[in-house]
Amino acid sequence: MKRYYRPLVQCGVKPPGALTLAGGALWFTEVEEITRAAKRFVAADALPPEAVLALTSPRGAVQGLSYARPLLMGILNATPDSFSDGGQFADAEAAIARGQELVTAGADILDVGGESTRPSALTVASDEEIARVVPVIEGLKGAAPVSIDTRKAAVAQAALAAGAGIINDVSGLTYDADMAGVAWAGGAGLVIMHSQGEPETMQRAPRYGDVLLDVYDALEGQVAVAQDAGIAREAIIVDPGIGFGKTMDHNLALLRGLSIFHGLGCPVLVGASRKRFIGTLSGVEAPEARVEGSLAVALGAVAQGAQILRVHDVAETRRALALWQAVHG
Ligand code: HH2
Repeated sequence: MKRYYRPLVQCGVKPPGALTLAGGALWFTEVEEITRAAKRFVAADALPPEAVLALTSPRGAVQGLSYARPLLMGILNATPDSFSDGGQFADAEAAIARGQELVTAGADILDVGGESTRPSALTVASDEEIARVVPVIEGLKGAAPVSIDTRKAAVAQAALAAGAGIINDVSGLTYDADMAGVAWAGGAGLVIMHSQGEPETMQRAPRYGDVLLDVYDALEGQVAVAQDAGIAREAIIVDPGIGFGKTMDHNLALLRGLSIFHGLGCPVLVGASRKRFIGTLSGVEAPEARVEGSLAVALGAVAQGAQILRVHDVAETRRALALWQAVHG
């Protein structure tokens, strides 16, 4: 039976013999060994060598990024209908100004999107999506590395030509058969996110046997698809896809078990910012007011070793991280 290893991630002074998580400052001495039938705790030094390698090896510097501290991916939606900021940055000039503001606030990556993938969102034609994102990417050249948030190969290709360096595919290479080829040919970084179903219908009745293990297996499969297409593991970032075909309980199970995804040997990205379950649990209806809940989830993800956080509230997250890092050393 397949075994999964979830490191019990710790921070602060590292005891002798502890294993380093992903070449960073966090460490672990114990892991939860999980199968689909049972769970138990085992000492890190009893792990099989391939699991140790996957959990401990330093991650590839996608587009030259360093994971010495958690990275912030600032969300820049050039869309009329995104769930929390739709319409605010729909014209290129406003989007470029917002991008510059996010960099000043501490964004390490700008994630430019021209199609909302919120639940019930409708698909946008490629040429419309390209017209929304290309002027924004061109206008932000040199400000920060740009990722293009798209499921479509044609949009990704146009975005790479305009200066983007990372493709953020919320379908994890399942929507457009040409996507892996575009990422490979463009030498781009690639975010493989897990989603179940299409945005239009994904929240109707999401179902899993074991959400943590099912998402792990799906991401592992799509990382293999990317590698078969010639994309180096060092260029890949994985993301469990909070809110994409997931109930609140699914989201919470993924966040609690997040460190399992380090077993994939890639940087882990988490995008929970302002999402519905945060509104539900914190009792805040307006998405743009869900800052405190978003920060709590962001810090929880960092404590489990997430290397990249995709957030709307960059300045607030940067400040919260400064304190988290100061307190935890
Ligand atoms: N979430 C959204 C969009 N893209 N990409 C990654 N890698 N991970 C995420 O969790 C993720 C994502 C949805 O959020 P948002 O962009 O704010 O809204 P919308 O899809 O309505 O534009």
